[in-house]
Amino acid sequence: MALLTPHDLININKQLQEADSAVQRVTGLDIKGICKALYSTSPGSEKVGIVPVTSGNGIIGNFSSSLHAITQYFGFDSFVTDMPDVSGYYEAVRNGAEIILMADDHTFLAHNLKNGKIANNQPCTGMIYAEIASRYLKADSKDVLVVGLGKVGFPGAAHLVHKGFRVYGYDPDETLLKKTVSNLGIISFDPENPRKFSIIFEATPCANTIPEVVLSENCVLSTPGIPCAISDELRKKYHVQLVAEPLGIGTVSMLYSVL
Ligand code: NAI
Ligand code: 1J1
Ligand code: MG
Repeated sequence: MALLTPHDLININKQLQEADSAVQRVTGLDIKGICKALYSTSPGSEKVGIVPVTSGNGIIGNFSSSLHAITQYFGFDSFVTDMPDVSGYYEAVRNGAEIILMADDHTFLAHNLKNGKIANNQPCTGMIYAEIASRYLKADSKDVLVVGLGKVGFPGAAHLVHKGFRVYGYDPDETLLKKTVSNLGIISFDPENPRKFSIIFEATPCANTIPEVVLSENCVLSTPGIPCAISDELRKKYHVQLVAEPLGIGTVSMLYSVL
């Protein structure tokens, strides 16, 4: 999977504040409000233990410290363990962690040790970015374009179907696209025969995945994909309302899902 780089996480507090403002402009709710609406949970005073993991590609600079900043931003009591891996897990539990956050190259999990609930970052990220898109206050219809139907995009598309949206899906992987169209009952978006949308949800590891022809003036683009799906130039030309942030929105979605 496409891994974060230390550069993606620079100034995470500022990135979070800007994303929170964008979510409020688009939906009328802040990120916590979206989480509460999505999961019907509210944090108490859960203590979150963040465990650095060295396996595979190893520690990502700024990853654990960003999780620390993100959990604090959303009002959780949290700490990063001194030791990584199994020793770090032991340290987290011994120091009173109720929720463990840790990630290797394939899985980023949140595990609530009190109630046994466990969450995976990919579906939680897809769900919350789709939920934000679905709450666009000035949407002109219930039509939504989903670009990228992988481990993040698929659960987001499923969530939109579940909420009663008319979902148009696109992925260049034709086998995946066909399978998803039939499994979810969505409409296959044909780039050769495009139309405009006021709501777009994107989850790919590629840049410039949103062609100009699908953009309507003031449309919402809710996207966890890194790098960003749209150029600055197109964003400005269509006054696109962009919701994009590298780690925090998906992480808080995981945390609320295990409360
Ligand atoms: P994935 O590899 O499972 O799925 C990506 C999908 O995008 C694939 O099906 C691929 O065929 C498709 N794709 C590639 N180019 C495309 C194009 N031009 N148009 C449409 N679809 C295209 O990856 P996953 O796990 O779903 O992650 C997607 C992105 O989200 C990655 O960049 C990942 O780093 C990022 N991510 C961001 C998070 C955040 O909190 N901001 C959290 C988790 C993932
Ligand atoms: C690896 C995280 C890889 C991603 C959300 O502990 C460490 O420093 C490393 N083992 C963390 N996963 O980059 C995903 C998670 C967005 N991308
Ligand atoms: Mg995020």
